[in-house]
Amino acid sequence: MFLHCGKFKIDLSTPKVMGIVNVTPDSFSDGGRNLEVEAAIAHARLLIDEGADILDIGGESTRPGAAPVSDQEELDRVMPVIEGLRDISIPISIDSYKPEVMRAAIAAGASMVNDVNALQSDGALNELAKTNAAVCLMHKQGAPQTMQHHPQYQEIVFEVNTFLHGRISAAKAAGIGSERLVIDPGFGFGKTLEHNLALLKNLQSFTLIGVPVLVGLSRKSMLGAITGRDVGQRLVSSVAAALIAVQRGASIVRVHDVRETVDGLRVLQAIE
Ligand code: 8Y7
Repeated sequence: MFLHCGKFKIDLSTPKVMGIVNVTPDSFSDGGRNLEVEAAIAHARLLIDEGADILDIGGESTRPGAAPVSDQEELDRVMPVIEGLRDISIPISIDSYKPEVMRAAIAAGASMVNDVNALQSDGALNELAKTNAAVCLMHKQGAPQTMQHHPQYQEIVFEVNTFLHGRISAAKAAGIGSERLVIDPGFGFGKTLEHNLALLKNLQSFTLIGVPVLVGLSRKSMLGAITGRDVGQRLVSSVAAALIAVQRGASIVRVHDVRETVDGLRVLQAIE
């Protein structure tokens, strides 16, 4: 299976690693916008050296409890980073649910959109339809500020499946071909530990949909709940989770720790 991603065609016959590049002030000490941008560009280049296949650049935290930022603030954060990475040879994904940010990022060279809102924002479907960028459609329940308060499902695997089917249909109806689509069950986005574990255990049911599956488990609180470790101590559990996801059919893993994840995947690849 190939993912059509702007000018790139990503071969998903082997698993791919998406490296996370956050451009948010709380990721750095108070060095100001310029230092923030330079640090993000340097980090992006490090992740490429470590073997990232895709970079995911985000300017608004969608972690549980995070507050939204304005379109302009998000643009001010991510655009100089995308522009500073014009020379790289791997695809850039823009992590945003805002149509205006998607448009500007794609115009500046991004070839994928990672949308935690699955193109449900007003105008997002049309914005993507005008491009040849790939898009990741992620499931979440509720808004980041409140989604972890009372996550509730009758049957989580079925409900997430139904939602993703619906978003694939909406994307196709808007003119976005399925060769440009990726789906993601959205670990931690309005889900309890039990919900997350059910999704991971049954990940294969999402691969049956016929669209590549992307998974983000890196350093997430469910790993903290399982291991008892805080966010800085979740490297081993993150790599373990990425390997489980790939063994259950994930094509792309979104991670902070690219080098270690690539090593883990190499061991799996060696026997396949
Ligand atoms: C995910 C994500 C985050 C994820 C996709 C974090 C932006 C929280 N998680 N995008 N974004 N999937 N597609 O801890 O699981 O990285 S933000």
